[in-house]
Amino acid sequence: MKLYSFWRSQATFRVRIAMRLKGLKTELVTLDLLKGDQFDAAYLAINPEAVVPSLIDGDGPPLVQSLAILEYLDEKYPQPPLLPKDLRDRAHVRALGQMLAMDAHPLVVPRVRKYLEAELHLDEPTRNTWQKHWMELACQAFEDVLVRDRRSGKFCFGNEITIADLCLVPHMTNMKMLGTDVARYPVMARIFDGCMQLEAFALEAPMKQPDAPRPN
Ligand SMILES: N[C@@H](CCC(=O)N[C@@H](CS)C(=O)NCC(=O)O)C(=O)O
Repeated sequence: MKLYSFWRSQATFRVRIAMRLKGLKTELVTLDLLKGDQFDAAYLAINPEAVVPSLIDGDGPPLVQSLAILEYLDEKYPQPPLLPKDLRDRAHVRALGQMLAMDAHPLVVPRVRKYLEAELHLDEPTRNTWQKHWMELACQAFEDVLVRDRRSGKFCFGNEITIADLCLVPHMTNMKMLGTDVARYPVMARIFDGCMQLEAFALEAPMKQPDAPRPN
């Protein structure tokens, strides 16, 4: 398998954790999204949306969209499972994952930040306020769901790692990078800390990636 990745990408982080949980080996191909590698013709042939991740598995067409890739890997390599068995529980876990991956995350991707800067001419403090606003709303809603739902446990769903945790950890990592006080979301912060005790999460953290900036 070959995974197109960027060290700071939340979407690729989700897939890397899943692959590590399932013991899958992959060749990592890193793109620098800040330099615009995603717009190279060769990459656009793989992923016309010009985003990571893309996963090459065998001879078939590339796999794209992190949540679709997570479910593909889970169906192909069922152990350990990333979704609960019960139908309604599966919907709950998918909904949690989608709150972060589909509603929150798109607001902080490079192409959106670039548009705010280059086209709308928002200065950096204004861009940061804009971003912080949406990320805090997302965190508050997610925290409220976890607090209210009896199925929340050591992790987002009971004591098993699910797709929801694979979305929570990259989201919280990004919140920390933005300088947010994550203690304002105590359940999320506790689950984040619990996940980061596990090798699959810790070893795939952005700063552990081969293309992460090295401290001088
Ligand atoms: N919904 C997509 C999001 C993909 C995405 O936006 N990835 C970001 C990195 S996390 C990206 O490649 N951005 C490139 C850009 O914004 O120019 C997924 O979950 O795979």
